[in-house]
Amino acid sequence: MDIAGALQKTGFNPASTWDGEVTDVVSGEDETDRGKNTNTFPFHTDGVYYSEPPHYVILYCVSTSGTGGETFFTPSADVLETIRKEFNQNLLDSINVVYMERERRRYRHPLIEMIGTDEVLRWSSALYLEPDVSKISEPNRKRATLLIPALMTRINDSMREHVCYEHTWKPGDLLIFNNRQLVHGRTQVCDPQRERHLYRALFSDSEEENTFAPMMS
Ligand SMILES: O=C(O)CCC(=O)C(=O)O
Ligand SMILES: [Fe+2]
Repeated sequence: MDIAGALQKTGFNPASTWDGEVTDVVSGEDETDRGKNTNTFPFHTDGVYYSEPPHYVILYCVSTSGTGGETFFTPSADVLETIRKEFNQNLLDSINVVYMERERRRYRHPLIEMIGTDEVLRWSSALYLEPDVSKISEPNRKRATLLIPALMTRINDSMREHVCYEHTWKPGDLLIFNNRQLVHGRTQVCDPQRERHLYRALFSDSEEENTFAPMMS
């Protein structure tokens, strides 16, 4: 099935990744890559280090493992609403996250950023924090820095509390979701003797959005 080709005709552009335009997500034994093993895949945004995270993600199920491997989704807006009740807006605006990808290039982006009409929460378990506390005036600056670990824990807990959908896969299922409005993850794959295999493709609606923008360092 050439989903990618069909979508391109509608004006969507596939984002290229390390594996080309379509990534095989398989229940293998590569401990360094959650897309190639059976571990829990914690909440994340796909393509966190792109200049703008790809707008849409397509997942297509080739085969399932039997048990486990459900894919779950949480609206970022629900998480942000909760977090804003508990943490100061200045603090939230001051946080950048730094990611390192396979080739060890680093990318720095705001944790929360408006892209078009979406308020995007860039989230990945492998995030490094780099708060820009200079915008926060003394005497609150030190306190703000100290609050960040608690904020990160709270965001993660809130993601769990606001799960809106969990998909149990059958071969042939296709999900398309907005990667700028939802964070997602996967439960542990429990039946590794039967291969779980998904195809994953990332799409944006303009070409510039697919570029990488490494940090100057
Ligand atoms: O295995 C899944 O259900 C999701 C995989 C995923 O989120 C990814 O590869 O980015
Ligand atoms: Fe993902």
